[in-house]
Amino acid sequence: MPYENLLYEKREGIAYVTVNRPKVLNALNAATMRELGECFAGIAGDPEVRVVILTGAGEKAFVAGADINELAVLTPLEAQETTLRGQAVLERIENLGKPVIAAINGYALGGGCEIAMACTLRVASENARLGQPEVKLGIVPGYGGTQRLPRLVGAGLALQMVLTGEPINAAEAYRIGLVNQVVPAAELIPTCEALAKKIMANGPVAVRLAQEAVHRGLNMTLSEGMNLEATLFALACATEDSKEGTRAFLEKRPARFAGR
Ligand code: CO8
Repeated sequence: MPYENLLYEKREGIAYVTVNRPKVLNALNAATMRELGECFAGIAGDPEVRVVILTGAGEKAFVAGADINELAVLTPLEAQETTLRGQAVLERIENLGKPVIAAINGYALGGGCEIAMACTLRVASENARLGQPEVKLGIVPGYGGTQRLPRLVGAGLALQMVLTGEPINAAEAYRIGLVNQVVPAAELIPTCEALAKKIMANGPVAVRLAQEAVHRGLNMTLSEGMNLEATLFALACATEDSKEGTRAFLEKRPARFAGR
């Protein structure tokens, strides 16, 4: 389906979603958020897609945040609705059941940093800058920044970023665990593709269950999380893939997973 604000492509099991508003550094207006929601709903139901790579158009920005033109005129009720709708889109990305890799090719600010944090993995180009600058606008993060950032980097560093509003560079984002890897700009998409291919070589059901264990477990106590892990482990052991994977190891050959 053609989108007004997104580019969408599918090649060899990888879906490429590109936020495409380069003139405003890929700022997220309401229409773009709606299209992202539709696009990821489509991906969730498309068995051909195993991994998603999400990036921004142009060389300057991943996503420079929510569209400030729209933010500036929101009534409080509209602001609440917009935030809840946006949070639901990010939750759909986070709980897609397939890994989503954020290819952070420049500014990832405000809603841009938040969308990257809802992704499963984050790879940044050397020119990337990440931050939660909302307080500079007199507002606070609204797409999960106050919740996902401390879970990723700890409360102290998250509070520093959220309260100062100052962005950090890619090297610092890597140092604090906000991104998984930093590479030269030209290597960004190939690096994400290599990561995607490594994941796609593994048992698809196992990948889904492992992702679920981590995400759901983060919102549980340790003992609840352990219980969830044991249940998902048992489920994984019931798959044909687990038989194939273990047999292939013992027969010293690559596994051929069927995704069942
Ligand atoms: N919204 C709208 N337009 C934007 C945005 C944005 N977030 N960011 C950049 N633009 C536009 C600029 O206005 C400019 O347009 P024009 O050419 O018409 O003047 C164009 O993009 C290029 O930007 P700059 O000229 O500013 O480029 P610079 O290289 O000088 O600066 C920066 C790049 C540093 C990224 C700068 O553009 C900037 O600071 N942008 C705003 C970043 C920001 O504050 N983001 C957070 C927004 S708030 C948010 O994301 C909250 C999320 C939750 C909301 C929930 C409810 C909706």
